[in-house]
Amino acid sequence: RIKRVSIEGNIAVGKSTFARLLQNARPDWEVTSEPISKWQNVHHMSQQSSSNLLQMMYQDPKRWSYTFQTFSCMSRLRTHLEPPSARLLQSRGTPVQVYERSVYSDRYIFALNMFELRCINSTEWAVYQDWHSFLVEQFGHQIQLEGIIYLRASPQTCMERLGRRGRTEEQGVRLDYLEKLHTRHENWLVNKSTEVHFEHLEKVPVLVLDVGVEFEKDPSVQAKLLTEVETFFSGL
Ligand code: DTP
Repeated sequence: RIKRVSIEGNIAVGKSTFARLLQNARPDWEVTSEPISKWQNVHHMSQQSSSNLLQMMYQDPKRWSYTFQTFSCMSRLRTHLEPPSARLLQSRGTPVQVYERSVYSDRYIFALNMFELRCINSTEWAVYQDWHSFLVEQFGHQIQLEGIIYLRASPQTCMERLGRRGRTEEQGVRLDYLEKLHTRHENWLVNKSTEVHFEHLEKVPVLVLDVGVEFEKDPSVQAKLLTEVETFFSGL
């Protein structure tokens, strides 16, 4: 049986780097990245144009947050529903499918945060929660996770990494926004004080990985992280 695992963590904490690392260490696993390019290029039907919804959301969050959340959740849902590749099915040991974030972080990190910041109003929030619960329940085990890897670093560290990568859309992201997202991750995955609406989600094992130290170019740190992941997976 395939094990599905998501990598969660604050903006710029290093999920993509970590995902690449995992994929190199275990080419037989399937690591799927976040569909961010889709959010930067929303194609207009029957026209040769597109818009950058990620940028629109950061520039005018009150106007665009709800729209962004519908689109990001749909693209994640699509990713979760894609059938496993032939390569994965031939994997040695248990086949593992890894995602960057999930329909769960969409709701319990980002959408909830936008609601609390009043960028999503009560009506939008009610509508969002209604379809989100419906979809997750309908797709059932097809989108359930067997494990979550939480990459954890201080908001200050994420701020530095965000500055270094210099993605245009994120120029207006402030430390207090990253602090809020950090607290949301802690409440959901560590303190377990976030109210979730799916029974299976409450019981999903969480591996907390401290990535405060730079791991991108340090093979010994990488080896240590990979060992932790292997141990975690073998216990799932
Ligand atoms: P990392 O550096 O950890 O690899 P990434 O893969 O680039 O991070 P981000 O966490 O930076 O991924 O996410 C991409 C951007 O999209 C970032 O600006 C945060 C934003 N984002 C992702 N999902 C949502 C969401 N549901 N609501 C609002 N913003 C979101």
